[in-house]
Amino acid sequence: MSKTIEFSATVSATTRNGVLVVTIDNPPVNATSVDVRSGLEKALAHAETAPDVTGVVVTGAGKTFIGGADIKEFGKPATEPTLPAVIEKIEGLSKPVVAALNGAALGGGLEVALACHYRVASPAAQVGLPEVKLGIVPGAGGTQRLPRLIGIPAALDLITSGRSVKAEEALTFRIIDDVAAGDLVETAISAASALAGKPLRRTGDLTVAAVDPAEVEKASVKILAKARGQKAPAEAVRLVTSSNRPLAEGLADERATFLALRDSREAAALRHVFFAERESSKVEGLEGVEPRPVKTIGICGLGLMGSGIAVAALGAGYSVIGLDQTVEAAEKGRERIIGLLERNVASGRLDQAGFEAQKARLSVTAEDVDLAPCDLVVEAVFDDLAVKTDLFQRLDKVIRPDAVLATNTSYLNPDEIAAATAHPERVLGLHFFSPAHVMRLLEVVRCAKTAPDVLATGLAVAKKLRKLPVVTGVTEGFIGNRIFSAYRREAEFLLEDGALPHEIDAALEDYGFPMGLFAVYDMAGLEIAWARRKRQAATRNPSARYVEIADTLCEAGRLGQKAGRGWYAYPDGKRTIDPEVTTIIEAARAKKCIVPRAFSKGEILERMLGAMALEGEALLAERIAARSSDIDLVMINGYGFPAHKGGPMFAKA
Ligand code: T1G
Repeated sequence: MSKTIEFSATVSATTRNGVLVVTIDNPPVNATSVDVRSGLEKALAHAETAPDVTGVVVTGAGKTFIGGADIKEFGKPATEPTLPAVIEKIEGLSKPVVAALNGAALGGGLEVALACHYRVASPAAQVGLPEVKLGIVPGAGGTQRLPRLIGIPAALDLITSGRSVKAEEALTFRIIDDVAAGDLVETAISAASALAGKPLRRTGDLTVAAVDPAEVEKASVKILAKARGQKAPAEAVRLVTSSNRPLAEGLADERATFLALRDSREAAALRHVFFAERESSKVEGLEGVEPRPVKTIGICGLGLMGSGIAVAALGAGYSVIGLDQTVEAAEKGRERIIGLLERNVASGRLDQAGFEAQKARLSVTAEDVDLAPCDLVVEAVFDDLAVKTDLFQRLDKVIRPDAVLATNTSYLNPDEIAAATAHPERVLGLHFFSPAHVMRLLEVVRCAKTAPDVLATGLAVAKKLRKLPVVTGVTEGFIGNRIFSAYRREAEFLLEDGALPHEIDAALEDYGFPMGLFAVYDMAGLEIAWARRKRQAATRNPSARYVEIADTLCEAGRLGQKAGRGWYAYPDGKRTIDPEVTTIIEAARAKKCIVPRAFSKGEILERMLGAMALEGEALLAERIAARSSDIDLVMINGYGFPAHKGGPMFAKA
């Protein structure tokens, strides 16, 4: 092995058996920063001219090959060399260039690999073009070279979904040529040596395989419907389906499209979400605080939420002990959990061996004392203060003093629950969203007395559950439900002022919400919120504006879709505008002598988003939320706020 050549601060190389092994070392994810690009360019120039070099291997240091272009450079003035220029040099080199994918090859990282003449991956590698998740399209050849390699239908699927695939699947797709059984770089060096002096397979020169236009049209229609107006997926469809044209023409179109989208509001919103997700688990004052070890999780209450939490915990590798009030109820809970696991097997998300392993880590009981081995106990019992405090007092007596107690309450005050225990410092809230084994969002509630290492434990468990943790202080409804209440309140004010449920829902769905507020209301059922309003009636501020329309609907038995009618009617299950509701709304206005007026979609949105952001500002001022991007994450991942709008705080900024 020759001495190391430093081509830049992040790119170095050694020559082994005549092959120049180029390593990119740009922590944390080897993004193609300007230093990486210029280092690669110099390495290629060296390889081209060095007589003792017969080929090149490109690989990454650490657990990533290349995590893509450096997103932090977006919005800054472009610096030469550009990534397309470097990629053109790779593809055009007269000597074989082999990509040795030691880990994730995403976005620009896969585009670099696609330009290489051969690709070998370690079994742990994953490849993908996730650019649409950032509101952009691949900008360095991905939309033109991937179809040449794997065909338009497969390229369309990967590029418009942004999903990444593991090495084995990538081999099946023929995105890569080999998965290394032994040492990855050695395998790549052998491949480069074998290709030396032979005609090279340049991806850009390949022809795009002919496809059935009807098949492509059908797939495109489905993708565009799912995109709900987002620009990037639509542009990706256009670029991929038109990739059977001269490469230079396709690349120029792709680059122009990429640059235009990169500077769009939609892309800025999705970048905001990308970095917000990486910030949310960073909590001031927790630097260096070690979480408590958690292997076994106890779950009290094996209903809808409890069984979902159990499935998430089993999926993350924890042992689970489920507790319910009776042996029958506990057994029913077990059946519910096993049923969910079986669905995971049926959908291919879990193989039989995994199913058996998870089932073996599950036990259920009706005896509190059986929770003694637990490191963490999460309660998901009926949302009633007396029920929860009684449970925690019982658990206090059976679990270890260092075990953590978590409540999944959505609306009760966890400080009151904690205060009923002997060790309030070991209590926090873990507010899951239904279905708990599907929804990514997890509000981690820091109670008044929660110890730092207990909060750190909550965050560590959230990460292991592959949840998106957002830390919140204690307030009614925490971040999500408090903002949702403000948003719903404003919607009801709009009803009194002149708008109708379907108009408000149409404005929200146009904006990008998967479903309007009143349609969601009907789906969830109106009875829970009604019960809470009745509970709050005695303490409600009499001078505050209160809209009675929802109460009137409930009193009329209009409890939602399950009841066949709510804000809408559901003849044959189809959501339909119901004149009876309009009559109820008009009566409510008349009772308050409100002269209704028409509202445009823009005005409705202005008020709805304004109400959310205003409540968000209050949560920041009260230090319930640590940062506005946390609020955006909660509303996007828990309440259907369109990610490509960035969340209510970003949208208002
Ligand atoms: N640019 C800049 N910073 C990045 C980055 C990137 N591409 N990817 C990650 N980071 C930072 C991240 O903010 C965090 O910082 C740290 O790295 C660790 O990230 C031309 C234009 C690679 C699978 O979309 O999916 O290429 O918080 O916590 O869990 O077509 O990061 O520590 O300060 O996520 O180990 C396309 C994005 C770019 C992939 C690693 N690429 N990254 O996961 O670490 S656009 C992507 C990921 C593009 C071209 C276009 C993941 C990962 P901090 P992490 P991880």
